[in-house]
Amino acid sequence: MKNSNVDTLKTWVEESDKIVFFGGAGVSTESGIKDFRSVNGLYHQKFDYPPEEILSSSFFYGHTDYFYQFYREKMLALDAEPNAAHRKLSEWEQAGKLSAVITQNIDGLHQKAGSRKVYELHGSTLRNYCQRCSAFYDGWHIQNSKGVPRCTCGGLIKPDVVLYEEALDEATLMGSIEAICDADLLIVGGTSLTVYPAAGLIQYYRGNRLVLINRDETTYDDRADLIIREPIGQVFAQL
Ligand code: CNA
Repeated sequence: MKNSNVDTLKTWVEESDKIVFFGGAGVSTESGIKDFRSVNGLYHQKFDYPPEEILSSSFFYGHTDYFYQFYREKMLALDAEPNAAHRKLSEWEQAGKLSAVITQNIDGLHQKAGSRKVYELHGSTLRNYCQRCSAFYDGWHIQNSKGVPRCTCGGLIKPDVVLYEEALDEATLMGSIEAICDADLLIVGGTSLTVYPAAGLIQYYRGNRLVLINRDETTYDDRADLIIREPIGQVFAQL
């Protein structure tokens, strides 16, 4: 693949030291985790209920058994490994070039690649808490449990994932906004930019180097200074 836009991005990366990356499910498809809205994504598969409904707070409390069946099978990917995009972002942070990764993903792959400053807008499948006593359980506990996972105190365990109908964590949101306001290069990748308020965050960027790396078109394409339509892992492998 020879793409002059990748060369431009490479130059911009070299010239920047406050890079912010804002990403979504497309960042992890090359790690083998399905996204929601691509042709192969979960939203194009058939379930008893639409995935948006299953992944809502009211569904979690109303149909907890079904929620966990879907969640274990479709959302947990504890064996997945970071790809070139996750690894490069971690390298940039260590080199003092990147100030934050902001992700809508819940798979923990940025941290697995070594990134430290990661704003997880939608939480993480790696953390789970008892709704009664707040005891912590890891992802494997949920993966290996049967039916509805319960705490030793009898309370219901809930993933630390922001479900539809739930609000985002205020501190995570504020930290993300500050990082974007201060960024000299904003790279947005692997996201359909359709889930709010997360998608609206890129409006806080004040610079003139907004890069979109996404396979499909997005409604923010006309605001981008550079667009790359290649698989994001392959793009990062060249940077
Ligand atoms: P989405 O709406 O499924 O969009 C993904 C976008 O990524 C699409 O526009 C694709 O074209 C694009 N894409 C897919 N693969 C690649 C690739 N290899 N290279 C470049 N572009 C690619 O996902 P969003 O993140 O925008 O939606 C937000 C939801 C999805 C969040 O709430 C997540 O929690 C949720 N989600 C997360 C995961 C995960 O943690 N890995 C997996 C599935 C869904």
